[in-house]
Amino acid sequence: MPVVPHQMSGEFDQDGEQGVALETRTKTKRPPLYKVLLLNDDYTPMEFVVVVLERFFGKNHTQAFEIMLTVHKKGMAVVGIFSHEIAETKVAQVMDFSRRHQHPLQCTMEKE
Ligand code: TYC
Repeated sequence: MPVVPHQMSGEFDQDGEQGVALETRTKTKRPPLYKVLLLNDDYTPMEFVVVVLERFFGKNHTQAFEIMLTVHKKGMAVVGIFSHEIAETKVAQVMDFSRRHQHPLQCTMEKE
């Protein structure tokens, strides 16, 4: 983590010495988040996409159906926001499941 010197406001610091004191502050940056996107295509059955959303994204049937319809009508939708590692895992799970069922469904991730 970068350590950023920061000039203290008073004349004295902990050691009781006069002069310019430098306080070190450790900046903790939150890890970046990634959007997982589901893309529309002309061939993947709607019900398969609903199953994907239920199985890998914890959606109930109603939510899953709504998101599937959004993708179908608008071309894509964000289906979740995760850490890099979780997003990568979700994308791999969806791509593998789709490939095994011989559907062309595409799932990608992008930095938020
Ligand atoms: N467009 C597909 C169809 O008409 C359904 C579909 C929805 C496919 C969402 C992919 O991510 C998708 N069968």
